[in-house]
Parts: sequence; C-alpha cells; structure tokens
Amino acid sequence: MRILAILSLVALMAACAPRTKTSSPDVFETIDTDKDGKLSLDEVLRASKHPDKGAVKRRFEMMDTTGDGYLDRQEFDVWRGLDDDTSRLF
Ligand SMILES: [Ca+2]
Repeated sequence: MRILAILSLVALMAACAPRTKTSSPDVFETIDTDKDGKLSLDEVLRASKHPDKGAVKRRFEMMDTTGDGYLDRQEFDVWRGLDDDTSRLF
C-alpha cells in the first residue's frame, strides 16, 4: 500500500511538478549505449559506479514507475531530481 502511494506521488509529480533538476543530455545519452531512447537495467548497471549492484537494481525498479523494464528520460529525470541516492548511482 505504501509503495502504491509512493508510486502515485511520483507519477503525479512527473505529470505536474516543475522539475528542479534535469539530467543533462550527456548523462542519459551516455548511459543509453544502444541509443534507443530508454535505459535498460543492464545499461544502468554498466554505467553505475555504486558498489552494491543489488541496490542499483532495487533503485531501478523504483524508478521504473511504468513497470515496463526501462527508464525513459522522464522517469530518470524525476528521480535524479528527487533524491540524492539516485544521483549518487552515477
Ligand atoms: Ca537503451
């Protein structure tokens, strides 16, 4: 239930709130090695400097608010703007 509330809040913020921080195109595009405009878990794991790959995977799953297994630019930017833990992954 709590997870649903958090995901709902993130989705609402993605739709309505002005972003306080956006990723530079270089960060997203650097991680997006196959240049399909979305980030797979493998791409994120390869790009992440975080020592705990399990933590990266859990964060990826939280960031993937649509649940499609990929991060689009909006999902990526929202989380990078919201919390420092996500920003520290890269
Ligand atoms: Ca990609």
